[in-house]
Amino acid sequence: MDLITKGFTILRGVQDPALCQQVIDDYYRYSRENVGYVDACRDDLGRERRMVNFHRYSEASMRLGTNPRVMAILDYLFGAEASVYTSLTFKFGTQQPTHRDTPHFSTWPEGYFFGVWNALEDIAPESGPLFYFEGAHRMIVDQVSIWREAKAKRPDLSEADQLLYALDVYNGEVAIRAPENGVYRLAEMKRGDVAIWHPQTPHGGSPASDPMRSRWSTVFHCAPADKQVHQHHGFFLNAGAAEPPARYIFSEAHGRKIAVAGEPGFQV
Ligand SMILES: O=C(O)CCC(=O)C(=O)O
Repeated sequence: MDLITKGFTILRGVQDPALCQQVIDDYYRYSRENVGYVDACRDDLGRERRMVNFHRYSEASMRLGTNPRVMAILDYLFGAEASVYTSLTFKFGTQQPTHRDTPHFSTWPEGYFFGVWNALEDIAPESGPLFYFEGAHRMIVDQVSIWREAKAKRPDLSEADQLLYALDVYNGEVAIRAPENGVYRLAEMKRGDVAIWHPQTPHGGSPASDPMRSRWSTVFHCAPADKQVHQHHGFFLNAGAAEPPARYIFSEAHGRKIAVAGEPGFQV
């Protein structure tokens, strides 16, 4: 119900705390095995960046992503078999500006996507908790007209750059209008809690008063197994039209389809 009215819900204590700790331990194992790579990918503060698809390295992470209770809820919400597309694992808060996931995870028909965010430890306020704008999933931002205007305003750019320009305009409009269309909320999460958000819910990482404080968490990007997820090219170019060609195949784990869509690695 919260997902319909608020665009966001938290399931308390769904994940096994020992499994959450195992993901963190696996991350340290990965770091020991890949010291040079880890060091080469640090940010300006010397912190590790977000890790893509860690579930394809860590069995514990794969177990979190295929949690039977969470997946059963997604099956129900999609009205179809839910699968895992990709994931992001965060050692630190992201401080990511307000955005929607729809341009990055677009489906045909639209909206067959949920972000499933898992707290791997009790999230400290100073680490920059996840935030969202309750109710703002209902705000309309028209990507078709944004794309049309982007092409008209910047005919000098290549199509790839026009798409990035359109994405900037779209993200800007979401960030500016979200506070008028929803209520700002910080997600208070403890180890084992799981948040699920609607693909149109504006959200991000709040400012961290202590950016070196850990904020261990993993978000799984989930979609029905019979629908492919596309990126911003598809979102703008194919809006309302035929689906772009399939991009990836699936493997299987714990009775669930898992997209083969990128190896584990830092997002730089
Ligand atoms: O965890 C966060 O701070 C933000 C994550 C996020 O915005 C996302 O995964 O889309």
